[in-house]
Amino acid sequence: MVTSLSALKKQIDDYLAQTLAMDVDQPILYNSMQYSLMAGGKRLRPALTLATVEMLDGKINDDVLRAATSLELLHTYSLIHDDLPAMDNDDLRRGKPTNHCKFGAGMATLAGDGLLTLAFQWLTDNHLPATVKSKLVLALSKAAGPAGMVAGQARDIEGEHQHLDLKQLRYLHRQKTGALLKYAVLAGGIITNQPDEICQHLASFGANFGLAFQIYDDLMDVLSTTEKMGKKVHKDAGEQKNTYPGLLGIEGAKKQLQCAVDTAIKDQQQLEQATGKSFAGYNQFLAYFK
Ligand code: GRG
Repeated sequence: MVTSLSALKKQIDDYLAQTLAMDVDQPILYNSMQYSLMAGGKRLRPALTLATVEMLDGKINDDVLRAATSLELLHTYSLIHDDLPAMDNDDLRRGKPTNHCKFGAGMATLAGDGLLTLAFQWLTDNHLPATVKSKLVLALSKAAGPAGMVAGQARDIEGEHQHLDLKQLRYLHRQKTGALLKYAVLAGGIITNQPDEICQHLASFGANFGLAFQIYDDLMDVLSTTEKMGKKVHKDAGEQKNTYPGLLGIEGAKKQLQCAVDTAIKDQQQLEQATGKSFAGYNQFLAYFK
């Protein structure tokens, strides 16, 4: 049996609440980092790592928890920087004032810098084998850095002045959102020392999950939550530029979402065939798209 998503979230929340203060040596910087870190994130990325570890018969001990939770630090940095006046200039995140609205742009930038750097500290100042740690550092650097998420963000900024086609949009999101989710799943394989073939299936599941996640996010952004009550509220066309619904329409985006979910389910089945283990634990993550 795999630990439920809500129990994994609680383990991650508790770990973050108990340990962050130990590694931050400036009160306002700590408040700023802690503010965004404890602002109600779903913890999907570290939970994906931990669920993958469990499905591959690994145990969630303190070292695994620290390595997995480091991804939430990095994810939080990306959201703080994404909201900055120089980027998306957003006032609200998860229904609360964004970090720079509360602490100023300078402190918000530093909180992001601190979280990004601390992520790599947590990935390495644990007792996992050195080979595992170096593989994790390499994989996370590639996923988050200038060939991954940062490149995706750069494409996004550049795309504000251009019309992207579907191929370009897919590539942008594979980097911007997909790379960290792909890493999240792959990290579970690295921690449990899986052979290349299994790591490739894990990475493919993560990438397809990431694609579905982005399309779903775009769809939710366009259709207000009131759609579920039968009332549709649409954003204007300008705000939909370079999104899946903007490019394909709502029905087209829904079809792409289903296609990404179906491909992730095929990866899940291939993982089961290749390992002889159950990967039903991924169903609670795929349920997010229902
Ligand atoms: C600033 C280098 C840099 C990168 C920012 C990921 C990103 C790149 C920006 C976020 C923009 C965004 C809202 C994308 C949509 C998909 C997404 C990543 C949503 C947020 O992730 P969740 O839903 O967040 O997992 P929570 O709030 O649960 O932590």
